[in-house]
Amino acid sequence: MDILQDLETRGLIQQTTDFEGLKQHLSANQVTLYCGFDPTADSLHIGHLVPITMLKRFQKAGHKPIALVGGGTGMIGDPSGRTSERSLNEDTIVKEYSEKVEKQIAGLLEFDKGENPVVARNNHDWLASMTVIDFLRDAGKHFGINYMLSKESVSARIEQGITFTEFSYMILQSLDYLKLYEQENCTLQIGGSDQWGNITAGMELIRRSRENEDEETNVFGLTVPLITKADGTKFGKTAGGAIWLDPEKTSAYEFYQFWFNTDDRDVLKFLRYFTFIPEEEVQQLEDEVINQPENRVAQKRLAEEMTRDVHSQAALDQAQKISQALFSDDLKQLSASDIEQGFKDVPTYQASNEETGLIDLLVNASISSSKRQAREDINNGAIYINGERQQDLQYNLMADDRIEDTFTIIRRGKKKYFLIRFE
Ligand code: 383
Repeated sequence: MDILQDLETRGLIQQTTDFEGLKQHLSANQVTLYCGFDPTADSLHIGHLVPITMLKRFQKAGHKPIALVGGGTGMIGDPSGRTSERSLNEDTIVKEYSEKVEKQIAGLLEFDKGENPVVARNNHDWLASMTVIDFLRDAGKHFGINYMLSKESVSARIEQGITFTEFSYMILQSLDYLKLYEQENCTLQIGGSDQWGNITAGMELIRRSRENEDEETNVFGLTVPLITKADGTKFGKTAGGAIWLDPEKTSAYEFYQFWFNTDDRDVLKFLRYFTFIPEEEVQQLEDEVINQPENRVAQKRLAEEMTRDVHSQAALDQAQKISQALFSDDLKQLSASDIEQGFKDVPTYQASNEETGLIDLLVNASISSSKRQAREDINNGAIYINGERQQDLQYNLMADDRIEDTFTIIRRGKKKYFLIRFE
């Protein structure tokens, strides 16, 4: 199977430096390729998933991917795609983030396993020990200022301002490509379309620094498109912020829900971008979207594949159980851990063990605005305890109303949920 053909069908190619040359190169060789990830946070987010699965696609096609963690470049800050200067993180923070990001990628790509394993590298290993004299003499001499100024990442920032630090970033990323080319015969760098300038700068550095060796430098670059949504809003952001890959930051349930809520107009694109489902099957799912959109078969499949791949089968099972329980209001079957995931963004009231009178609880937890309102709510049948309507004004919560001794879910009206957590 021709990997470039597959990527094209999936819509995964934004730009390549020499499409025909790359096609030939990939069919004639086992190619070592790389993609870099800077440790700018303690977790990657779903914006990183396309390049990560790209590495896997190349691996499946028999090539040798390198996942590079930017322990060195993360100390500097890539201006690409950003409208303002980043603030620098302390080196201890960058180190901590590097370790977390590397672990995360390892979990997704199973480093060092199989015949052509994905391997990890960290550019701190060579960038941190480089002297400023070597940097300026060996690397800087190959970069004309006009060339650097013409890069989108720089030109877009001239007005707003850019420091020498971020201006120099492209040289560091270029040094990585050179390093991996020389040491591991890496001949392809991939990334998002925001990385085009840095990738081509690296190819340029490789060409120039090998000029004297009198050898053909056969190196390539490939970018994947930026992910856009039909409604024009930014992909990967919700009201609650980014969708992280770390389940401590974005629970597997939220992650599942995010994919499940994909717009009909986006779901086929996302199936092609993010999953390994073959084209014929994607087309069958397309029939579903056209003929029975209300069943959300394609969205369900997308959410399942993503949650299983990024988290686990167990996490997927749990996410589906929570979704089902919330959908059918059958809350009694939930465990405390299910509740913590499913109700993460729900207002939570910490109650003492003695606080069991329903009216008082409704007022204290700000579910009803006053005792009078609380009585009215109960009378009107607007109050549900763990999914069951409660109309007794004298009601006292019992041990049985506490899920695993800890949680009581109160609903007011159709869908306003509140969580009571007992000490
Ligand atoms: C560092 C050193 C290299 C090669 C690449 C890098 C990182 C690169 C960068 N990438 C983004 C990041 O780290 O900043 N300078 O968050 C994102 N990538 C990938 C992809 C993407 C890019 O990690 O488009 C989205 O995920 O390229 O924004 O030698």
